[in-house]
Amino acid sequence: MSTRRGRAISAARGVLTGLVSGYAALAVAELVSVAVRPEASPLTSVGGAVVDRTPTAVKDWAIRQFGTADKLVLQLGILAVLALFAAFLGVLALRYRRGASLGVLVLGVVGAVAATGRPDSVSVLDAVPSLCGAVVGAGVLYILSGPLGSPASAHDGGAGAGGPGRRGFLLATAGVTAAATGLGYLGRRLNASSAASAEASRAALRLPRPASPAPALPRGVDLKLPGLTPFTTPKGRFYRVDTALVVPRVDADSWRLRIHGKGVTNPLDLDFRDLVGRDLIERDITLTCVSNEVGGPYVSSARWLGVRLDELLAEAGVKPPSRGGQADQLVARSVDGMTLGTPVETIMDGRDAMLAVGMNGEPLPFKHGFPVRMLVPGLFGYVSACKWIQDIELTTFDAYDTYWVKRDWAREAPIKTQSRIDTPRPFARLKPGQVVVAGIAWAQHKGIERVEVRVDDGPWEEADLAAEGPLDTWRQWSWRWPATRGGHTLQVRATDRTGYTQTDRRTGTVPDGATGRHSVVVDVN
Ligand SMILES: Nc1nc2c(c(=O)[nH]1)N[C@H]1C(S)=C(S)[C@@H](COP(=O)(O)O)O[C@H]1N2
Ligand SMILES: [Mo]
Repeated sequence: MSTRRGRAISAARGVLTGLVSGYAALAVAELVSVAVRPEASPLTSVGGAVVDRTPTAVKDWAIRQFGTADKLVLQLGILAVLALFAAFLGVLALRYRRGASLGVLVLGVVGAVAATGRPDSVSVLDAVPSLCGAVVGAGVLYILSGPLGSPASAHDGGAGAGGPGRRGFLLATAGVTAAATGLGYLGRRLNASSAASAEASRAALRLPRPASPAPALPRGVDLKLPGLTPFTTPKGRFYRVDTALVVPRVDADSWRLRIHGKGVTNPLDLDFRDLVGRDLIERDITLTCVSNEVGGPYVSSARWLGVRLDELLAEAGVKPPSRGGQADQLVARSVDGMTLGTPVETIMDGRDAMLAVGMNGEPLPFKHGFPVRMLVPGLFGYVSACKWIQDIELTTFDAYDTYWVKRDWAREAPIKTQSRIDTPRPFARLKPGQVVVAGIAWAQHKGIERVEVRVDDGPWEEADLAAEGPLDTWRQWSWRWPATRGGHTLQVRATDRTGYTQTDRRTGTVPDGATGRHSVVVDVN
């Protein structure tokens, strides 16, 4: 056998050894994370740490590029990097057995640091899964790259195919792989069953009827045109934006919420029953993400059920700054360590700010914040819509910067008046004649006064507005276009009830939301 072939075979062994060791390490870490908490498993915590440190522009790009699959892409990316490291260490172990095994331990320490450094990490125990995994991984690497894996004869090219050394190596490799698969599977299953009690608590939940039901929607709020976004976003189509790699599954029966801080004369500590035992309101509200680009998808509308937040704050003794209150910022904290800051003045100005427990006639879905989330109509999600909320602290904007504010986003962020063309789609091929152009426009808590459409550089033409829903919802519009042959650009702009008309000045989403007008290029032939 040529030495080149011998070298290739031993490199392949090295790679295989490394990958199997890494696999074993991850499997053990997954199993150990059951005893600590699911979020402390290395893939989740390293992923979270990457999210925390990713520059805002890149994060924005990833959300745009991959949408809700951004988290999957991230985890696959981390797996790929880990596999590279593992393969490298496996090859290194052919020469430097101890050094390479030590390298695995170093990777474990990196994982442990990532896990304990997450904003939701409350204990150094979060380091344990990564460390246990690394110890096992290092051990596997050390053993597999030992005499069992490289018979002395391999060095002088004398190892024939299927020699005892190779058979031993393959058997050991297969054994470790099988064991790791079993342990990893067990870990996944156990982690899943800790979510089961939360799922049971949601399934058993019967939400009370609202003391103040949602006002009936006027006929004609939904034009029901093909291609047009429905007035109420259908189940499962509501946009989702958050930093959670694992959707928190909180058990409603053990959920608690504290309301405390500056100017709170009567701190509250509520459980779920305390909360839903109060008068509930039901409202249609359109939620929007600050990361929504002009024409983007991160805007959705639902009928929410919840408890008025201004009443809870009043009960806690909180006054808005305009009436002498000491706190101008409410910081909401979620079970996964996210912090969102909202002006107290806005929450207490009479709008329907709430702690929501229901969405479209059901308990909140887990990914939308079960059991309780905050909503403040008119404000972007990142300054108002805390999901999986567990703590409300009254403080000042001077005293505390929340998660996204530390990362270049504005402290205060009312939703900007915007409009979108839903149909025709970009680059649609159309026939000359009547074409229905339609879309939505939103200016939550202000209302939409007018929508206009323009073809190329032509005059602005007033669109027909759908019937007006509640003040905090979007509004549909449509316009009949006598389309003529050729390539055309359709552009839309909305005017809200304060008299503001959307500027054509395009700005990015950072720091407080995009401006500019949506346009769509079509081909009429
Ligand atoms: N706990 C938690 N709450 C959160 C977030 C988050 O990352 N974590 N993201 C916020 C952002 S940026 C938005 S736009 C809304 C989105 O709510 P949705 O996913 O229910 O549409 O949730 C807000 N609440
Ligand atoms: Mo957002």
